[in-house]
Amino acid sequence: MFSKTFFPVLICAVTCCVTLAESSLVLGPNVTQPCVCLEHKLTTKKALMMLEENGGAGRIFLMEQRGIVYSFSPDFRNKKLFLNMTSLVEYDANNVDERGLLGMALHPRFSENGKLYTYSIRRFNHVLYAFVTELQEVSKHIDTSKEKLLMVIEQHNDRRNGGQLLFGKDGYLYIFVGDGGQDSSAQNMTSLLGKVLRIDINKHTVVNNQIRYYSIPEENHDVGGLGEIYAWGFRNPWRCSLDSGSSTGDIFCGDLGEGKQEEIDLILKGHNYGWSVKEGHLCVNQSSCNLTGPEGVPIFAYNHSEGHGAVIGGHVYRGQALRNLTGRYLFGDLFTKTYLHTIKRPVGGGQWEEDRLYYCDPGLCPCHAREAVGGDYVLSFSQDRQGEIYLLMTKSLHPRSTDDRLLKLVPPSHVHTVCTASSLYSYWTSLACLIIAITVNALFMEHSFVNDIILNTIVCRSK
Ligand SMILES: [Ca+2]
Repeated sequence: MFSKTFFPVLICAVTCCVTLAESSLVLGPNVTQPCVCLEHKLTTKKALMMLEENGGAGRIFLMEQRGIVYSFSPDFRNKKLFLNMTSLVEYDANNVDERGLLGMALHPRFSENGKLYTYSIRRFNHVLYAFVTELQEVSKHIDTSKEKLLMVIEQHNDRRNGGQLLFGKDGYLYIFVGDGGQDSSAQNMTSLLGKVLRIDINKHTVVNNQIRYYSIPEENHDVGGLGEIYAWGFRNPWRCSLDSGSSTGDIFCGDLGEGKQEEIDLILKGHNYGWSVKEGHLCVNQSSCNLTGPEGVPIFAYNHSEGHGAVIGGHVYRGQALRNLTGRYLFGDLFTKTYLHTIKRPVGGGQWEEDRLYYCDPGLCPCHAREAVGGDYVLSFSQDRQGEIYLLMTKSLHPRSTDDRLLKLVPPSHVHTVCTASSLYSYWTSLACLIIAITVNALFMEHSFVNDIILNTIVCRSK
């Protein structure tokens, strides 16, 4: 009864008639290396962040570098303009530009108080500044003329402006500032450039008879230098994230190197991350390699080789779909077009271990996740509240490039499958596959090649 052809038929029946099981990073047929598939969520224009509203309507916000934030319903539909800062921020829409609206964070109680924070580069009298401001949504409207100025940090040129904002597990706002184009500022404790800052935005203070819309946490005071400084010695932290799954509230950054090494840092209070004395693990100022303060040694650094050259910090994976990535820090490099990096802290300590995570051949992916990204640049990462990770990718660094995309990482299929235009059609195709396969098995029990033809060419596979 059960000939050797039964099993291919059974496989066919399972693969064609059962919706593909989402798996962890299992190597499917013809998958020889760990890979991820990409599901298109939104078409964007130089978007740098996706944020989710915690509570309320559960809106999704997409922040574009030119100074626009859109809101979407949780299903990524119903697009609305949420915030327009284009008249405030400095951004050249005709040239590749590092400036603009670079960071945004929602207050932990945003759904109740409507408060959000932005980091943007602005120009006054030919001088560039990083502005950290508080805005408030009232009755579904944000009046930018009522923004509260938290910080203004003068930049030396239009490069290395940092810009990440995030709330730590401690409830404080962390601000990630680049060296603003001046190497030496990162080691200068009287400058806010090249630093990770930490402030309490829930307590206002009065300084020189002027209200300051934040206070400095008591615990910052043993760091030294300006009170806002939490850690120092950064060149251009791009991008940084909180590992919401860690009990210690770990914060990771990618810090861009100059010409030798890119690095990933685990940010510790009061630590010196080296720049501009060190770049990655390398000493780049041979006359004085010694650092003041405890050294923040990169948890991972890599040389400029194989086309690498600009680290893009990511997130620790805490989702459900890609279980083999759980607890791994996933990041990229602007110039690495075919894979992402993941690093993992070994059990018991020691050097973090790296693995590459390739983009799957779309033919190995479920039908809803067959986006190809050959040659695209990854600009940034984002993470939803379920811990799943998204890429913000562009085909060109030029602001006028079209078809930038927000893509969700999803696992490859165990099997190949036919992708059709409609799920209804897919259903009937699958049913037809099952009937044909069973019929053929009954009629040609001894002729497995017939089944092979069915399996490989007609309905069941789509190689
Ligand atoms: Ca460093």
